Amino acid sequence: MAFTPNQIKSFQKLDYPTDLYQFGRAAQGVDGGFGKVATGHIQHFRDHGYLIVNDAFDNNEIQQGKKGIRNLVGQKYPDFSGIQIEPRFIKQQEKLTVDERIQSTRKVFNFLQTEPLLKDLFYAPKLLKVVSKLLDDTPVHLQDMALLKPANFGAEKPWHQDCAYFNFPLDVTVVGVWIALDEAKSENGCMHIIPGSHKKPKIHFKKRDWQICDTDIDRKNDFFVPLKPGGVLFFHGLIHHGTPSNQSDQSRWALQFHYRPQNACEISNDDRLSIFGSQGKDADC
Ligand SMILES: O=C(O)CCC(=O)C(=O)O
Repeated sequence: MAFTPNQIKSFQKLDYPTDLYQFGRAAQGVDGGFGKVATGHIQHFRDHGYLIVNDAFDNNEIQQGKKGIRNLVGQKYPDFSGIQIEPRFIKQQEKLTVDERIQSTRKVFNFLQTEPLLKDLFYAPKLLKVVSKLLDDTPVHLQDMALLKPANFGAEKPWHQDCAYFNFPLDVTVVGVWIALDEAKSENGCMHIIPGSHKKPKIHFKKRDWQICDTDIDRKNDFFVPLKPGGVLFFHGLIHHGTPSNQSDQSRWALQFHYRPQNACEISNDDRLSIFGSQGKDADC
């Protein structure tokens, strides 16, 4: 799929405020892989809502993740339907070649029972060991996704709290694990977080997505999270986080897994929406 420079320019027009994501401060991580995670790091997660571990997965595991995603997007499994194309390509999606599909896919989801290469990463014992400590319980599968931000136009994921999408009481810790398969940096839409923002729920509104109001984001405390391939961000289900659009010519592939504690009880959709808001159609944000 070849685009003219003018097309690329039009794709890159922002539909959100230019200062919604700040690029002045990078969050720091623990080097040397999961084996280096100590008690103090678990406490850091509890206090600040996140923990970064560099060098967590090696090159073979990164290639395994990418191969698994390519298998799914390349239709190795004809019955698999968990693929979301970038909105601007949806009308053409039946005509896309495999390479074009790979370049225009934004999200792949619910693949654990289909693609064993990704299932093995989800249940990697070295990863589960850390997740168990963060949850203080046995981790149970909640959600599996691959988030691909294609070069030049990969869309923004506005600021939100993941627990606004999950039916758990507020005292249940949900852990998100974001694994960089490509280098994630400020130019290609890496993760942004607001440390310490995981202590209470925020009302979500239907705007560009179901999200926290742009005006309700504590922008001065935004840290971006650069990661080399194989680096991991653990994040609390209530931390404010989002990713700006990909303005660069480098794609940004990541896996995002969510785990819940084995002993968590669930709440109803209505109870969740009474905490996080419903539509916000009259909201001024
Ligand atoms: O990787 C991304 O672009 C954003 C992922 C995210 O925050 C989410 O899907 O909850």
